Amino acid sequence: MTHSPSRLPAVLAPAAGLAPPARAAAEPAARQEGAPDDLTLWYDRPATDWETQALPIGNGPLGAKIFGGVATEQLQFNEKTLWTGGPGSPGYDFGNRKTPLPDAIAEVQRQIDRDGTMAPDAVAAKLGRPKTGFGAYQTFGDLYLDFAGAPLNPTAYRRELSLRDAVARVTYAADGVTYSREYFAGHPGNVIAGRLSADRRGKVSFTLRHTSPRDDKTVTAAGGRLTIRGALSDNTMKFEAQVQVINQGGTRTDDGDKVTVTGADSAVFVLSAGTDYAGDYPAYRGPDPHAKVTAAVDAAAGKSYDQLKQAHLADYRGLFDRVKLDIGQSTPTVPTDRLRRAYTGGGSADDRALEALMFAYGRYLLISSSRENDLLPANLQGVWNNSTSPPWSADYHVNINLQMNYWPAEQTNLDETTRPYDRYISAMVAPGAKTAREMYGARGWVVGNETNPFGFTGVHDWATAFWFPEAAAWTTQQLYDRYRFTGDLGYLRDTAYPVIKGAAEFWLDFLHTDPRDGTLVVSPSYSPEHGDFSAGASMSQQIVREVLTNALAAAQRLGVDGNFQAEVKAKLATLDPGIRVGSRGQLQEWKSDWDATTDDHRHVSHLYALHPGNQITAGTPEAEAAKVSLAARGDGGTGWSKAWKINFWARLLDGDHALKMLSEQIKTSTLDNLWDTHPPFQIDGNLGATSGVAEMLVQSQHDYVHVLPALPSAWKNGSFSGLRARGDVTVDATWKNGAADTITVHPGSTGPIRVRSGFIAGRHRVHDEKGHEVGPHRDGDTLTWNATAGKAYTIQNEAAVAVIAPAATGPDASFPSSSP
Ligand code: FUC
Repeated sequence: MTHSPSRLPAVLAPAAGLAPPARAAAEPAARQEGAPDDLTLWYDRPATDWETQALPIGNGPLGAKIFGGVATEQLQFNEKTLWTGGPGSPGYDFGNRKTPLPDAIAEVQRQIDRDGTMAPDAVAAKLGRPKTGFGAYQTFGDLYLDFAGAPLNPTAYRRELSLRDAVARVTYAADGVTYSREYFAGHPGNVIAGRLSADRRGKVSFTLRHTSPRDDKTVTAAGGRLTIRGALSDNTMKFEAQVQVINQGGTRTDDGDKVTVTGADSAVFVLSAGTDYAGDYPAYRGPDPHAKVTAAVDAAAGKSYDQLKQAHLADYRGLFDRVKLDIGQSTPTVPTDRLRRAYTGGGSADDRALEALMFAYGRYLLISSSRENDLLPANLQGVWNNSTSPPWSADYHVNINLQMNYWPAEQTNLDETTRPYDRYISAMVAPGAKTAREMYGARGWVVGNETNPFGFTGVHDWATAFWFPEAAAWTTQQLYDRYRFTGDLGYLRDTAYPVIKGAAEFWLDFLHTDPRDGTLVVSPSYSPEHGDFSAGASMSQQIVREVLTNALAAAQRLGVDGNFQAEVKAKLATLDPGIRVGSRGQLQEWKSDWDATTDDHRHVSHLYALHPGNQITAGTPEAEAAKVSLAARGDGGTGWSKAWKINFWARLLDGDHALKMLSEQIKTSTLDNLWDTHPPFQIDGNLGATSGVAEMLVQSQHDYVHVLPALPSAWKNGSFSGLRARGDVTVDATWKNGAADTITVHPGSTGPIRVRSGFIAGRHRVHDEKGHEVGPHRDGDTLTWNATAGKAYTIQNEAAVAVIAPAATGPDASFPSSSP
């Protein structure tokens, strides 16, 4: 419904045809590159610690951590496919047991049917097997730049990472000379580039060298190019990196395994790296990386630094700039480590700055660790790892972690970052189908609790984390969701559906009839890393219900697979949905009412239906029960656990509690470089926190666009633009005094659109980008109309206008709430 402008006081009536489309966030004034801004992490001393202080840059396949030392610069770097394990590694068998498992599984099912539970180690003894050849993500090593005669007491030291540019910088002064370095990882050309300069000629001198903790490579210097080449002894994976040094002025010399620049005005280096990994089962090997790495470094060396940087900025900003968030943050005048330590979660502009920075950082980290040309998605540490044996191998845990990495992708308008995820999950179908067939006697495909780049779809025997066949289904949620966000039918048909269908088929064959009530349940079933094994734990049931529902909806939408559709419908009809309110008003984690109210376990698996699923809706008794469970779990937990809780509270429409969780994460699970810490560092918490903030601003899991569903009261005035909602919609909004002021939706396709926000129940006006009134249907706080692709529709809160402008009071002050 729209109000006729003629009924408004003249002062408020918009001039017909002149109302501009509401652009939520004001465009920032032209920013001088390198000038302080609200989205820069900065420090007044060099980093001495990789994990907590060094600053990350990355372009998806390549990543580096910058230390910014004055006498020695250290760039630890990575190429994401450099992994031990897999084919070639002794004893690797994809986690598949040689003896077929179905009999042993049936035995476990019988025991659970009889006793109700089974201890994890008893199940692992029957169904598990030791992990062999799983491997671990590897550091590529470190580049060091040694500056002979570097000043002992530099002044005006600053080390920073600009999230707006994805450029890391180091500056300091000594003896009247200002020295500058900058680094970026460019997606165009797949190189990491660096430039060293000084404001006086002839002042740039250094020696470049490489080290790595493995004795498996040669390092040679020729023509100013360092070539690092070798093969991992574990699996013979070939790897190569090349770094070309180009000096402007001065001299450059090769010295065995080093390159030295002396007395230059400035110098540039470009680095690229690769391996012979390929994402194809069963060999997982492709061509020797030499040609590709050489071509990348040659091409980059043939361009000027400015050309490389402009290409990088255009590419990066093309993604990063799609979303803006203003929650009243300032440009901090204290270094980011001090800002974080001083953070209270109170009302200061500095606190807001850190919250805005955390939101933006998650987007930065996702763009930097997952791009279109990546062979692998972001792992537990994104793309960054300085070790040969990182925590949890820096692998792909699929009982929450990998999925959490991609929660912010669609919501925050970074669709491109999901390509490697799709590729990786699709590539798991072949090994996962063999595992399904041989170990479970089922069709479709499966994967367990965690996996690697080499199709590890079987099991191991760590009792509390080895069994989670629901993971395959959960990994397909993102694929179906990408279809819901984009409406891309070709993607649904060619990419998503085959993978979703396979994950659903597994469960068509592997559900078990519960003798307690005749429903279909998962058995053995294990609520991730918590309690005993049983039948029909809530998360198991919710995930299976979701994958069957999505598979059915996709098949119907595509008009395919009639028999499969019938089979899915039949199973859904008898499936236990796994959503139960227990005796203490809580949502039950298990089919039996076993929850302890004092249990603060980090996994909150039984709330899957609330988030990331959509089977529970705020305001229902089940949502109230979820609240009881969440309150019992408390506000602590690992970094990723706190991040998940931001999302949960946002889905429960409690913005204040959502912000409280973000505050807890910043205070107790965030390092000086703003990396999330489990501990140790794990990137899922960063990406989950960004998703949580997005969930506070826009939700669309129920197929309507809910704008400002969980705005915290501390974010009094603000705006955002560019967030995405399911149904191919881009959303901007502004708010004042805690109430939405304007909402603008930009539909990407033509058809019905539903927009919900609290103020819509009161006075409002809807117009398109030309100022033409739109006549939507209103139901409570929700509007529905037929939207046209490419147009922009603004919903203006007229009540807010009346409050802000006292002149509006008068005959129209009690203007009746809008009606269709
Ligand atoms: C899951 C979590 C752990 C950790 C690991 C990498 O198994 O339960 O806390 O994050 O993944």
